[in-house]
Amino acid sequence: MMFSVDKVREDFPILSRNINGKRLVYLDNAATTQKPRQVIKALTDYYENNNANIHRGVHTLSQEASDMYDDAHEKVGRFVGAKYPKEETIFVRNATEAMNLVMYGWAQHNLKEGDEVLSTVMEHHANIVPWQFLREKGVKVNFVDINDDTTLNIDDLNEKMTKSTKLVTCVHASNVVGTINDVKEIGKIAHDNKALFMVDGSQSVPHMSVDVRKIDADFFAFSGHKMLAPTGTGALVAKKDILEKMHPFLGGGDMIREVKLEKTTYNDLPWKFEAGTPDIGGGIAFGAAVDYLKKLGMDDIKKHEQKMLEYCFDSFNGIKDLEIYGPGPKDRSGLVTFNLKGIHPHDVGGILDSEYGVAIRTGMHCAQPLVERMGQSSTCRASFYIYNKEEEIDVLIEGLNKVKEIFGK
Ligand code: C6P
Repeated sequence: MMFSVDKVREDFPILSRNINGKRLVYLDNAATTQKPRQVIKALTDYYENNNANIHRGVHTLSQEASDMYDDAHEKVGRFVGAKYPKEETIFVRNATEAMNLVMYGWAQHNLKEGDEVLSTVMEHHANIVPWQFLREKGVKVNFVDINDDTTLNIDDLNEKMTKSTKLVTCVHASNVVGTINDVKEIGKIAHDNKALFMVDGSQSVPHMSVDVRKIDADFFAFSGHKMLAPTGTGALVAKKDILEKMHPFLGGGDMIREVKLEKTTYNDLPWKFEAGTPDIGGGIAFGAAVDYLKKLGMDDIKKHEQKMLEYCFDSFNGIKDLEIYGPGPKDRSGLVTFNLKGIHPHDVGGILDSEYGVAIRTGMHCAQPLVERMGQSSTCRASFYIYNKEEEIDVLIEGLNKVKEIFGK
């Protein structure tokens, strides 16, 4: 049985807030989701009952905190199908840090002048900028184009793939247009050409069932805060044999086995990549977020978002001069990017907020090359999650009609 959205809403205290005199309609879930009581409670419970530093103390609190933090790795790793859930799951602050970890830990030490990294034009800046850093050491960085319907151009991928390509990386689901890439196929192309494959799963893991082993991703990055966990949480899930050979990211406490002034040996996975005191409470709450999502069921979450998308597309059809970008509702993740002709997205977003309490995102969505490739300079984006209802789309539509009226369109 599909979960009850009304029941889910009861778990999210913030949803009963009023914004500018109106009930909040939160449609900015691709930026970060709201947090349920269960996650907030996991965080406060930890601080009220178990707070201590991990992996350092023989005392009870330290051991409790260590066990809880270790378990959270196991939960998150298992959630995305990791073969060795604990060892292969590194907690980081966000997806951005996960991808930078691959660049600093793997690429900086394994790539040399003349090697190539192949990313795509449909990436978030976090999967573009770190690779550009490699140009300083003579590594070539190239970007696969999209087709005009915003799907990835696989012919272009095959053409840009060379004997020197050592890493192929792409987004699983686009944060701008919702396009879902066939990561299994892209990964196969990468591996057939002896390149490693990295996936940015920031917009897929929160919204659909993901299995890193089926995808055969060598590195898989995602954010915890886009899937109900606190801000400051994210994960890199990567193959154990690669992590074992990889250089650590940051040096310091907890990532070491033995430190001599001449030479240091490193800790077991995943701790080799988690130097210093981590966000212990956040990590534990990340585990609670996974518990919450698993209870609802990822397939049902996808179905719910599908329903929202179809309702949104149908409703948008009734608005003249509204242009939607990207694929149809069946082929995208739970977000819709659009423009009202002749009205700047910032005006749209501002009026929706001030008059209707509707939160959407406007602008470039940290993906300037994609927005420009689409021939736009800015767009509006409504993104859905488990607690959104069709009535909220009705409020969005009412707001968009009001915006048009204000601008005399
Ligand atoms: N996109 C959005 O509103 P962080 O912020 O590091 O947790 O996630 C970065 C990131 C990486 N890849 C994709 C596909 C993303 O969507 C994001 C975050 C937010 O679209 C904030 S810019």
